[in-house]
This record gives sequence, C-alpha cells and structure tokens, in this order.
Amino acid sequence: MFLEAIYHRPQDQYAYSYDENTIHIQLRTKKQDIETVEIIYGDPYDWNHSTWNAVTNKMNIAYSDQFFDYWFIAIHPPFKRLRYGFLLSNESKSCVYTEKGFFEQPPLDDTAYYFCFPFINSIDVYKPPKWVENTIWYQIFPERFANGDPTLNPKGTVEWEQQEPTPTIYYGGDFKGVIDHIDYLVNLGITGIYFTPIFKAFSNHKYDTIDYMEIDPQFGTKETFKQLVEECHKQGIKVMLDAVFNHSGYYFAPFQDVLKNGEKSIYKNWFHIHDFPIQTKPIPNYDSFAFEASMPKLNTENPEVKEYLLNVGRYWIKEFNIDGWRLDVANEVDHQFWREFRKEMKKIKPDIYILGEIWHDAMPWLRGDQFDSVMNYPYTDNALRFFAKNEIGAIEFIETLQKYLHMYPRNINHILFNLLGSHDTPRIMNIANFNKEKVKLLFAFLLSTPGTPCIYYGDEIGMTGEQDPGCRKCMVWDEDRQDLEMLAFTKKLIQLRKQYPLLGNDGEFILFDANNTSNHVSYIKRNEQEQLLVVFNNNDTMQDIPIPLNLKDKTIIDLWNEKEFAAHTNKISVQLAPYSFTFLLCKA
Ligand code: ARE
Repeated sequence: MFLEAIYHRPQDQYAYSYDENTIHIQLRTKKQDIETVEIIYGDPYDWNHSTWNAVTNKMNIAYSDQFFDYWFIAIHPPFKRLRYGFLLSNESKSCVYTEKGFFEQPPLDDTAYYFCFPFINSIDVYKPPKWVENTIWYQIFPERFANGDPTLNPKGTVEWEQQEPTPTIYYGGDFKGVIDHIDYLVNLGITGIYFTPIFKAFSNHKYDTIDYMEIDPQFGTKETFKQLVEECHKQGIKVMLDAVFNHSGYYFAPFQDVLKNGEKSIYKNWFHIHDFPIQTKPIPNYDSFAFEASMPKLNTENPEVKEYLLNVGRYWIKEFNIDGWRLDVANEVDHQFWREFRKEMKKIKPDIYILGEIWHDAMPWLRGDQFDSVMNYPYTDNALRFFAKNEIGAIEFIETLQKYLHMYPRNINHILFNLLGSHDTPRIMNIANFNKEKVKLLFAFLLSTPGTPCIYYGDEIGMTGEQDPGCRKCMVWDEDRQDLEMLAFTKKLIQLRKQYPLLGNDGEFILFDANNTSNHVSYIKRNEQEQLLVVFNNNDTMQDIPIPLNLKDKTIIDLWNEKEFAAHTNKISVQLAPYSFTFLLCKA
C-alpha cells in the first residue's frame, strides 16, 4: 500500500458542504492501489460512555486520472457536524487514515484523531445564482459583431470584413448592430451574452479603459445600452460585462494626472509606481498588465481606488440591470478586494453572476467568498488536444477530464464557464486544421458535459482566424458565406441540451470507456429515471464500438437521429462514421 500517495484535507474539493445538509468527502489514493475504502464517521459529541459512536460507509471511486483514484461519498450528518477517518484495505494490508496519521485499528477513545468538518453554516454553503446552471453563453467582441450605426464609426473605420484584422484596425461594430441581430441569437438558442469591454477606452479591444462610467462612443450611448439590455431580457437573454479592474488604461484621468504631476499627484497611490519620473520604456517603471505601458496596474489596496471600482461595479448593475461581471485578469487582483466586491455586488442584486478570468487551478477564488465561477480553460485545453490537435489519445483525454472534475467541488463544476475558444485564442476551426467534422465533435462535447457552455461569436458559422488579432474578424452576415450546415448543427445541439437536462448538469457524470486504438470515448449521464450514453468516434475510420452496458429489452432513443430501437441482446455496439458521435437515451 502506497501510504505516501494517500491524501485528504478537510477543505476545498476534499471536504465541502454541497448543500445545507450534505457534506461531500473525497480521498485521493494511488491509482489501483486500494481495493476498498470505507469512511468511519460520526458526530464529535456523540459518545457511548468512553467510546465514540462512529459508523462506517463504503466510498466509491468517482474519478481516476493518470496517477490517482479519487474516492467519493456524500454524508448527511443530522447535526451538521462531522468527524471522520478512512478505513483502507487491499490484498496486503488494512489501515486507518486520520488527521493524526495511520493506525492499525480505528482509535475510538478520542475524536481528536479524526478529520474535522466543524459545522455546516448556511452562509458558507456555496450558492451560485440559480439561473447560471442552465445558461448557454455566447461571447461577443462588440467591435466585430455588427455595425448597426455607421454614424458612430471611429475615425479611419474600414469597411466591414474588407481587410484582415490588425491590432489597431476599426470596423465600427456597435450596440445597434447587436440589437439588430438579437433575432439571430434567439434563433440560435443562446441565453446569455458575455460582452468583452464596452467602456470608453483607447484601443479597439477596450481593455485599456479611459472612463469606467462611460460607454465607448463607438458603441452608442447609455440609452442604447439600456435598450440593448432590455431587448436581451425580453428575449430571456442575460447580459454579462467585462470588468477590467486589474489595470486601467494609459489615458485614464488619474494616471494622466500622475504623468502630469508626478510625485505631487493626488493619484500617485492609485497605481504601483516604482520611482519618478515615470518611464514607459524599455519596460514601465510601474506595475502593469504584462509589460504593457498602456495598462498601469491599479492599487486595489488603496481605499479610494477600492471605493471607486466598487462604485463602478454597483453603477452598471443598478442603472442598467446587468446580470453578471466577468473579471479580467482576476488572479492578479488581491483577494481582499474580490471579497468586498462580491459582498457589494450581491447586496444590490443577489443573483448577480461573478465570473473570474483565471486560466489555472482557481480553487482559492472559489471558496464561496469571491467568485461564483471561472473561465474553464483547462477544459478547453484538454478538449482541443484530443479532438482538434490529435496530441493525446482517448485514455489521456478522459484521465485529464477526470483530474479536472476532481479539481473543484461538484456544485462548482455545474457552473464552470466551459469554452472552446475566445478572443484570446485561435479559432477552433484553425486549431482543428479546418476539419469541420472535428469542430462538430468539439461542439457536441461542449454541449454534453457538465458546466455552462459558451460559444465564441462566429464559431457557429465556421469562422476562421489565428491568434489575436486573427480570431477577432468581423462576424460574417452574408448567408452565402456562412457555414449554414454548421449553424444548423450548433442550433440543434443547443435545442437538445435544453430539451434533455441529462445533456447538461442533471444526473451523475460517469466517464465510462476510452480506447486508444479506436480512439473512441464514451460517458454516461444518469439520474434515477434515465441514462444517457454519449459516444465519440475521434478516428478517421468507421468504428464499431461495443457498448459495455446491459441494455437488453430496453428501448433506446437515438436523440440526434430521432430514432427509437430496442436492444434484443445484452451485447450491443454502435457503428460510428469517422469523427462522429451519438447520444443514446434509455430508461435507467
Ligand atoms: C496584445 C497583443 C498580443 C500580445 C500581447 C502582449 O494583441 O498579441 O501577446 O499584447 O502583451 C488585451 C487585448 C490583447 C492585448 C492585451 C495587451 O485583448 O489583444 O494583447 O490587452 O495589450 C494571460 C492573463 C489573462 C489575459 C491573457 C491575455 O492571465 O488574464 O494573458 N487575458 C485578459 C483578456 C485579454 C486582455 C487582457 C487580459 C488585458 O482576456 O483580451 O488583453 O486586459 C497562458 C497563461 C495565462 C495567459 C494565457 C494567454 O495559458 O497561463 O495566464 O493569460 O496563456 O496568454
């Protein structure tokens, strides 16, 4: 038994309150090392004379990645308190794992040996806004979605689609353009829009804010924005804005004041200036985003800055009724600021959604006191490596997927912001080397896994583009040049996801089967009544894929082809064309 691989800590994904009566416990052990794990647990104050009244319960392996098995159990402690340890055994050994180490027998004379989940305090239970779980997001880069009001075009605006994007070009996308195309979005079936920044800024991407209280004039007025939010809400579409609070732009008035007045500026502590006079080259002598002189880092520890930014956050919720804030470069801003941000925003709108832009393991921000969710780039990376780039085989793909499923508590997994690409990455069509079938597999994966899917504008019509600025081309509105088949395909997937909750966050998600030779993967989503089997053939040849489930005499519905058939034997298989998939629904 590899004791050194056994790990538990009574916090984060290893021990958390799933709801007000349930604690989820996970334990990590070396892959295929331990045969059985039982949890030994009880109320810390429940004694029979000098013996602790503990009971045991079997745990199951929920996930397995390349190196570890992750055991899981949900416990409902009647008094909301829990002490616990683990009884582990394999062929050669049995032992007890507690906070104080390993023992041969469970010490029952003192609960101080055990791991401690002191109390489920309701306020500490992670409670994301209810609506998010069922949202299907669509990301819009406003400069490039549609030009509805050419009178607002910035100087030098070029004609829509007429040139390849450069870092400084303008095409004149605006709010009127979005309003004009709401029907398109409704028809596609999306229910939330994430807008990259819309406040007055210098560049075409608007991540270098000049004024956080103003709409960038190229997009319209506050009135147009209000109308946009209202139109979206009428159509059941939520609106999320981008909050760029890590840094301001170079032309933000307080920074301009520091440039002008140097050490005498009343704003000098709004930034992190190393020394005066200010220099921008070769690298700025003040903290900034990356080494960008145009993006001076804001000092969010300064109470004035903090209050200023909190006010910005409040203002756009109060006055415009937005539904979410996506926080730019969220991991470079201090935790204290985000804690206050959360409190203040939720005070105004309790179901406001707070989404952090973090590309890495984001557990420290997801403990219920800061963000509701994060952009799930680890998911993106794994999906692209398998489906689009052929960098990894089926087994590594599902192992990595399981590693990421273990990374956060389950209730967080349900609202992670799953994406295949964004304005910061090359388009999926390019990554998939222009293989449409692979892009379709990616969409089918995105829309059949737990989390909340987000479609980057234009991917649904097969748009192409390399890394920024290439991935920010103008949306193609000429139907002759839209991939209408891809559009119909994405639309159908979205409809199915809405119609069958098992395609989304309902039920248990079980990674089922993977094979490196056939390069197929399958998973099951299961609730008490039904199970849904999802199978992908990520291979350039036809595959006959055995289904290792006993489905004899069960009626199976092929959701994609809307066909029903019955399994007459317990050994069935599905034939899948190269790069294709199937969704099979049957009674549990
Ligand atoms: C410009 C050029 C780029 C160039 C960059 C270099 O266009 O080609 O690489 O400068 O500094 C905005 C604009 C960008 C612009 C940038 C700087 O949209 O076009 O890039 O400003 O002027 C990390 C951060 C993450 C950040 C990405 C870009 O952690 O927060 O880098 N994303 C946000 C926005 C961006 C925005 C900014 C931040 C700045 O979404 O659009 O850029 O406000 C790895 C790392 C990640 C890293 C990621 C991407 O996986 O682990 O930490 O993200 O790669 O690089």
